[in-house]
Amino acid sequence: MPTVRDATFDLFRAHGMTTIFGNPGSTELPMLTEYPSDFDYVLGLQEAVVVGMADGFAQASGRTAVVNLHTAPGVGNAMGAIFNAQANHTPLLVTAGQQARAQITLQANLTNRDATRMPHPLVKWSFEPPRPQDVPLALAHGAHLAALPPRGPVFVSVPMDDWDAEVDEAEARAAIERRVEGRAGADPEAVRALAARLEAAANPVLVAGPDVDASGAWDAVIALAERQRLPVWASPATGGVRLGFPEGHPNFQGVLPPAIGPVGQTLEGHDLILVLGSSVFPYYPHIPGPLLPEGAALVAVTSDPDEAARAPMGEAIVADVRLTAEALLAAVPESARPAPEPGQPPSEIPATDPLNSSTVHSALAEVLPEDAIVVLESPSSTLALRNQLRLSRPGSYYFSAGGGLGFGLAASVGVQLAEPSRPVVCVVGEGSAQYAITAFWSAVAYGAPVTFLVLRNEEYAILKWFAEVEGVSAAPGLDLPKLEVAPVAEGYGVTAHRVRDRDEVAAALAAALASSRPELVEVPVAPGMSLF
Ligand SMILES: Cc1ncc(C[n+]2csc(CCOP(=O)(O)OP(=O)(O)O)c2C)c(N)n1
Repeated sequence: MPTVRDATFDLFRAHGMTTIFGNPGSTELPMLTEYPSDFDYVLGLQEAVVVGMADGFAQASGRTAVVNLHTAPGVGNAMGAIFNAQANHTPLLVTAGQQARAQITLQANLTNRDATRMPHPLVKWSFEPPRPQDVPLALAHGAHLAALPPRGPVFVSVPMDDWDAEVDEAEARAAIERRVEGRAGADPEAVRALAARLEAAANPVLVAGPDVDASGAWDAVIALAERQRLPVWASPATGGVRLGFPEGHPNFQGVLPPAIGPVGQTLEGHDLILVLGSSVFPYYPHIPGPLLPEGAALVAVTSDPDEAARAPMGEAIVADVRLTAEALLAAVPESARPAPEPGQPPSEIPATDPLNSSTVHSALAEVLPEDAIVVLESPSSTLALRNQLRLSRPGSYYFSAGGGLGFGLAASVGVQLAEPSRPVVCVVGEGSAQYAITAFWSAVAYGAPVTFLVLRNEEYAILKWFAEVEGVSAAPGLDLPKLEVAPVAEGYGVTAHRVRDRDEVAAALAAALASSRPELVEVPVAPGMSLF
């Protein structure tokens, strides 16, 4: 009879989940014994990094990633990253070891006493199988749920003595072979009605969000915008965790601001706002105002029922974004409206000493290959980067919707492992880098040639900006004097360069992008926010 371990690895194979991200302890070693040679194991040196790498890998590969954590403390360290994965709609099958069944009741050392409750609010499903032979079916349940919309992390706790237990072969096979499909199309009547409203609107606008890319709706959305002559805004950068539209396209207008009043103002003059693949909207901070411009209607298409239900205004269709965009495209004629005015080109920012982050991003734009992928965690220059670059391919931008720092460095390594032939740049603030600093080691250990661009402004610039918005004065803890990243990265084996002049930045980035090893470029930048 096969063991729980045999059935589990067969299940993972059947789902194409042959890379496991983990940080092992004594409670996880029984799972890893005689680790099969057709599987990869990616070691992260701290659990936030383990989950962050898996998040990037799952998003870039489009497949659920398996994570293996060390009982309660491992799950504890991973919680912030699991929160991010939930916000990012990233499918993760998170497993953790548990004490041997005979010692759970007496709470021996390392018992995860309330294993399922611990990550509960952050996952779609949290479970510890009641019997060893139930482990493969529980993992199959988790794998299906993680991949079904809205995609997200699930959690299964596995006692350490379960792996050698025997399972019924026929039952295990049935669990392994099951397939569950999850792409649901929209009601054809709703699509017809929306198509008629779009055609009849005087000045409609499209807001494209991350699920356009994640669902594979990219080409259909471009064709829809072109056929209906729609100006297109990217959903606010706070939740714009992937691109929804090519930023170099003439219909592209820019990135919506992330607050209630400014969104309403930006969309003024439009009578129909069509939102594809975004929540409505990922607002932050609280700047009140009318939710919509006067006389405007809004219709959102999302595969997430919660996103649809919690929006404060407008209508929503809960359905797969790609299927709906394709159906809508088939139902609308070529519009007679004039083509939209093109958006603003990137602003030119004069080079100063130290450079402004916008200037650094313009230098990056100059040397960035067409097929490059950007992973961003540089809070005070998020908008500057979006304004300076014109990323125009699907799967070319990742950002954390959860806002928990540590995503950037870790996810960039996972993205690179999933996309070995595309250059990956991780743009990160020196403060943000600290939350996942050990990801440098994983990049070196697994040969992920990420280019790390570290912006060093010696402060938590975004928090100083928030302090002003919130009317907070003299708050402590907002300065980061002499926080070194380059020598720390070198300690982990990354080749690091320090540059401060614009031409040097461009040259160093071009060389790092062409390198087959992870390299870091650290640039001192002026304090404060960079918006353009
Ligand atoms: C896990 C976590 N802890 C704290 C914060 C709060 N926070 C948001 S931005 C920020 C500062 C980031 O600093 P840095 O990367 O240097 O970027 P800058 O603001 O200077 O651009 C902090 C601490 C957070 N978002 N996530």
